[in-house]
Amino acid sequence: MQQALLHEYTRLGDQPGRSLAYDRLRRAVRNVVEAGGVHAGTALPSERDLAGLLSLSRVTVRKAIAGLIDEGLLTQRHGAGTFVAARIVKSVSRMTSFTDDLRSRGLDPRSVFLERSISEATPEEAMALDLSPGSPVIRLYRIRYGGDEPLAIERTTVPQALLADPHEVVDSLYEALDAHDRRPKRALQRLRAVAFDAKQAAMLDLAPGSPGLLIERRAFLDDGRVVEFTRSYYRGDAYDFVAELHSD
Ligand code: 16G
Repeated sequence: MQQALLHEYTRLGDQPGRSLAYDRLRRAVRNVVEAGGVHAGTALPSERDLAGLLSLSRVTVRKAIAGLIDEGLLTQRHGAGTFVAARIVKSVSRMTSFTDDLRSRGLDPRSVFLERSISEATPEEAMALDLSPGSPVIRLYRIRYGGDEPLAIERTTVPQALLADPHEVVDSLYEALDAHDRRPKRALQRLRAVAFDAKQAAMLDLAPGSPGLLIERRAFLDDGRVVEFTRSYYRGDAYDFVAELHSD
């Protein structure tokens, strides 16, 4: 991690515009962690080592680290040091899958299926998938885990014309679609804050009323066909949602 930090800190220093050293260090740590090369639980170099490595005062390093702890990116354990927090940084503007997000953080994605069936599209699903009501669809209802920790609940509907057998989905829906060259290329998403009801909270090992984020995704193939309609309920305390914005 030291080399990656040194590299990023130097790179930010070469960019136009001046920023305060602690802010530059804060951004460097954030960029290195969010780039995905550093796993949750990795120890940050000590305050003294960072100060030496980057020729900064320990006060500056301490201030940068305190800011990142406030953001939830790092956690501090008494006597043991500072670590990359187990929160998962998820881009809401990139077409990644649950499996991609977890693997890029070095976590082990797992699912428990509550439903994996063939059914007829409800009027709502038919509308979301551009099908006529009653068309055959496959349905997946999964609790999604990172290792032993439940992180999300997902309900997915896919036109059966695009994925014939729901049992092809073992770990990853997108891998199953990829095997037929039908991995989605584009998606429309809607996000909403939610409070988990008692049933959802129990599935996620949380207290009823805990906060979460509902993301509704309609994903498309290159030819415009809708390949999935998914409602994902992500645990609010396990994820940081980020988006890169451009002014045009
Ligand atoms: C993500 C997607 C979800 C997709 C799933 C596939 C968001 C908000 N949602 O959770 O729409 O169905 O990944 O994951 O990113 P999988 O390939 O691991 O089954």
